[in-house]
Amino acid sequence: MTSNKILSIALLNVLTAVWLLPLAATAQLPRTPSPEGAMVYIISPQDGATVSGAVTVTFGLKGLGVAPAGIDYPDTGHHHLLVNAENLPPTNLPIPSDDHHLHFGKGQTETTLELEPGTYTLQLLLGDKNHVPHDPPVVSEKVTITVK
Ligand SMILES: [Cu+2]
Repeated sequence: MTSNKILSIALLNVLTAVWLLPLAATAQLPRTPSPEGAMVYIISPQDGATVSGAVTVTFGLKGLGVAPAGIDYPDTGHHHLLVNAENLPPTNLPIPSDDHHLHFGKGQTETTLELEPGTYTLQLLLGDKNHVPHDPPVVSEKVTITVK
């Protein structure tokens, strides 16, 4: 192998590594620490409640403040309501946005859901300015309700 060829292979490796760096950076978003004792909870409805028609879910938070998504302010976050989500989403990535993971990025502290009759689990998970759960995650107990 000529030294020219070796040099070009080495250069290619460097270029590949530089190109991969931004990918590695987005895959590992920095986590926001949560203060000790911080907790999120569902004020209403109560666990086991039976409701008919629209149900208003009220969010409670202790030890942290509410701030809209994108706002960088210490010890804050915004609510995410998990509806019939069996497991928590990965805690090192932005929380998904779909029918099972509702974002309240304006800093809302309650919502009204229109649900078909059936049984539902509700759970709150706080996310930071990037929609990533805190470290350790601030997550509520699950509340199970029946919609008539
Ligand atoms: Cu969010």
